[in-house]
Amino acid sequence: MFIDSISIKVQGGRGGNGCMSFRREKYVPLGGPDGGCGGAGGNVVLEADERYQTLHDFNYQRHYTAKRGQHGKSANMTGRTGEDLVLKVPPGTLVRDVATGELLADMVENGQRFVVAAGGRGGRGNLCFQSANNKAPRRADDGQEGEYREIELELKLLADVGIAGLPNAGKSTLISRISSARPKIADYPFTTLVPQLGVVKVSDYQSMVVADIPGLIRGASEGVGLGHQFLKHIERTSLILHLVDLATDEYDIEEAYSIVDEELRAYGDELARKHRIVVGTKTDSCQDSDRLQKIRKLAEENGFDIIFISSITGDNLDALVRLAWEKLCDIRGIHEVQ
Ligand SMILES: Nc1nc2c(ncn2[C@@H]2O[C@H](COP(=O)(O)OP(=O)(O)OP(=O)(O)O)[C@@H](O)[C@H]2O)c(=O)[nH]1
Ligand SMILES: [Mg+2]
Repeated sequence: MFIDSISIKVQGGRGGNGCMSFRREKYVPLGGPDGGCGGAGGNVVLEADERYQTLHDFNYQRHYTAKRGQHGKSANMTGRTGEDLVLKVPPGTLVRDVATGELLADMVENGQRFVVAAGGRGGRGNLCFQSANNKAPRRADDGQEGEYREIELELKLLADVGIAGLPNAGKSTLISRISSARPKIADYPFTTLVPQLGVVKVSDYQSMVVADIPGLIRGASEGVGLGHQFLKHIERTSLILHLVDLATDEYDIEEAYSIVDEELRAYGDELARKHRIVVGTKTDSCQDSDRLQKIRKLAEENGFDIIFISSITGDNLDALVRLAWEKLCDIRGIHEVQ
């Protein structure tokens, strides 16, 4: 199951109570107070971990509380601090406070940590209250409650390149050929039900992450089909590969192009403004070279790059990877060292 939005409740551990105690030893009359402080409660910490790709695990448990701090003890012993509770989230997870709607964190980097609910402070033991006026205080504080929050986790996958197209355009086949991802591929629409990430190796030390999302159909941006809810996963990419099937008779080629084009634009400015490479797919079984001309014209009119590939024969796949990489470097202002 692919879960990309969920709300959970988190609570820091309670602080341990302070101790009220007096030193009682043989030959030490009026030994004075010796109650130690309570330990602080543990924090609930979110940590981005690239081994996770969905928020699925949170589906089973919605309430998380970190460990409480130990109480203080006599002989001025401070209670042990409660252990932090670390919750792993996939990189790309946005964290919002449900009550205020405030964006608390964007967990972008692998390993990034964020304390989402701090543990309560430990209470002071009676030793802390000793003063010149009060040599034998009978006061010790209780530990404080940990912070409580209801938070919404929303995953927007982090990928460099997004793949968009009609169902059956060959998106999954492409990602399976250029990356290590092995998505399901079949000759019926909506084979891909959830986004898939693949790492494409560009050279020995360079790679880019590509996201394959479910097929878009007309009206996707208004909620038809599967596509719309997944478009957010290409919101953060720098580049979109817009795949157009050259072999199908189901649509005329201009229509095939414009359905996806309109859906991307309708989703919002962010996607509309993104650079695109139009990719004509399945050249091996394209009967009609007119289609290539038409699609080239459309791409050029819009200022997009155009390339024709076959994922079955492998034709032009290297060139596509190269082109996508160059575009990425351009967009991000990185100058490649050859
Ligand atoms: N001849 C030919 N067939 C291809 C090529 N690429 C993909 N196909 C076929 O097209 C069909 C659909 O491929 P998928 O990769 O599943 O398409 P998709 O775009 O991921 O489809 P959805 O996940 O349903 O949106 C499969 O039967 C593939 O074998 C190609 O380059 N040439
Ligand atoms: Mg697919």
